[in-house]
Amino acid sequence: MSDYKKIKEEAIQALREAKSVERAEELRVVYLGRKGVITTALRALAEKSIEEKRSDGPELNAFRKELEDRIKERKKELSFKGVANFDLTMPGKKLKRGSLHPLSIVEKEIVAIFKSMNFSVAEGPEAESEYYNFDALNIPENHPAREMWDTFWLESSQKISDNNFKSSNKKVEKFLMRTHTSPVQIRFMKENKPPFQIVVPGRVFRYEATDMSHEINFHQIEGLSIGRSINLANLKFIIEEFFNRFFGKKLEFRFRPSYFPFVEPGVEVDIKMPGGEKWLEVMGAGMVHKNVLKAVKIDEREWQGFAFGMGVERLAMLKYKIPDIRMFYAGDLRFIRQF
Ligand code: YSA
Repeated sequence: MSDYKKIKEEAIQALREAKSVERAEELRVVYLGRKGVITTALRALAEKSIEEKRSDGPELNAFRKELEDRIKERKKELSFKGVANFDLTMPGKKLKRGSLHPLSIVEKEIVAIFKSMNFSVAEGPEAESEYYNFDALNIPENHPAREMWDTFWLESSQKISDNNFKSSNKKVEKFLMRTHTSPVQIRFMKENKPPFQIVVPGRVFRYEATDMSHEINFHQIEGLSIGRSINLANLKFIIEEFFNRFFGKKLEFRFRPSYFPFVEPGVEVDIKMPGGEKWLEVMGAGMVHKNVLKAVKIDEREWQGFAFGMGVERLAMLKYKIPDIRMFYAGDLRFIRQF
């Protein structure tokens, strides 16, 4: 059988040396063509004895098949011209990049403006104790002021044994999803000595009916500035400066006297809706109540300051002319991709 073996080796060697598709085709004709070496040998087999047919037949056929495959493969290799074959002027495929959610964008912008005015950033937990969310903020149990916040209470079995949640003197502590970012004022003041100025971005929760300007889950940014002589005029300046920079133009806003148990006096800030007559309430604010300072053991005769809490969705709605707060949470990509 060495005859075939030799032919086979020669054929494979020749194929390896072939430098063009044309040469590979020539070799195909030489071996597999109608008058090719293998074809002829196969034909000659018909005249041979049964034994020879049995022994040579399978070998010749396997050889033919192998050579066919090798020639096809080599032709493919030879016809590939490498990088030079690419059209370098062809435009690239567009990569789809993700983008930030409009609320993340707005939150970053707001925080950046306050940072530039020397505020630092603090954060607190979303699941909060009754003490931090209400009691320490001068909102006693059974006080009608609690009705200002429709609350998602957590089941007592979910009580968290974290030191941060321990109230000062109550035996049983109830927990809830925080209704505002104001509890972080308390957490921060307990841990730090004045003077300081902070902003606190975060998610808050309210058990209430949704409509175009109310969600059950939304975002606030709390502000707190405590010093020896911080006053209401400072608050008004900071707030006006912030809004003018955030909107990049002078807007109409109004400061309305209002009531929050943790401030005295208290105000609410409204902004005129673009192109309309309607006002949209964007924040609550005021001078930190002395009972709050007492609760965190800051001497209220030496220190005073202002605090505020603004609704991030409401500001994003004004800035980007978004008519309905529910669009932020609908998950509609046609909305999200515009930012
Ligand atoms: C007041 C005085 C301070 O010294 C510090 C903070 C505050 C704000 C207070 N903690 C508070 O939560 N006030 S608020 O209930 O009026 O909410 C503040 C802002 O959150 C509102 O002005 C509004 O812009 C937004 N907001 C309230 N409920 C909302 C809402 N945004 C969307 N959906 C809701 N359901």
